[in-house]
Amino acid sequence: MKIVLATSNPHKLQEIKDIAKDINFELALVGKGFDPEETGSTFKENSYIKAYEAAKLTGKIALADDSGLCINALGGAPGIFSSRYAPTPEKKIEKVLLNLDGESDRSAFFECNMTLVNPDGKVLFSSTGRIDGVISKEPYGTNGFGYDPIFFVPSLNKTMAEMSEEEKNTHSHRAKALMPMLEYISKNITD
Ligand code: ITT
Repeated sequence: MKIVLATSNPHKLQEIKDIAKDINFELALVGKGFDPEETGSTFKENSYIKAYEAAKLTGKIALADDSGLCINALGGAPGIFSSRYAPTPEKKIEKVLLNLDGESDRSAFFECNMTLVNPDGKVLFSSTGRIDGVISKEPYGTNGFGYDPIFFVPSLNKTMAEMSEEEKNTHSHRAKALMPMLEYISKNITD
């Protein structure tokens, strides 16, 4: 079976492929330049927008991931604006560290919503995953992408960028959202 993955982020694609490696379905990228306007106000709404757009374009069932970093002391920012917070990953990290300068509450979480949509717009399944952590005072580690170098996970005593791929793909918001999604797909999507 073929499911279209509604993303233009190569890191997400790789992580989703790695997490889903034992499931018998083919993930196809929707195509270069896929960038629908994310006009929703929640991860769930934006994930639906992306999945429906990809399903309409390809005529196939599509899966989208909308995710981001939510920092409690910043009222949940950058949240759904995580990818638009600053022009480069380095600048995004700088901006977070600057905005948290002098702040004692550095608690944060990553959230991911996954939505599986039919070409007619019907939601087949939706799931959410979350991982809690703390924003470190400076970046550590070179693995992963985005905000991973400043997202410290106390239970593992390392930032997400210091985790191996296997560790991140076991504990991440993306992995937690994808597990029930994969179960749904393997039980319900047969062709
Ligand atoms: P698509 O919309 O094409 O999927 P995107 O990167 O624009 O790609 P989002 O709108 O969902 O996707 O924004 C997610 C942003 O949140 C992403 O660009 C990172 O900055 C951040 N993010 C999400 N998951 C992350 C992770 O596992 N590690 C680090 N940062 C992450």
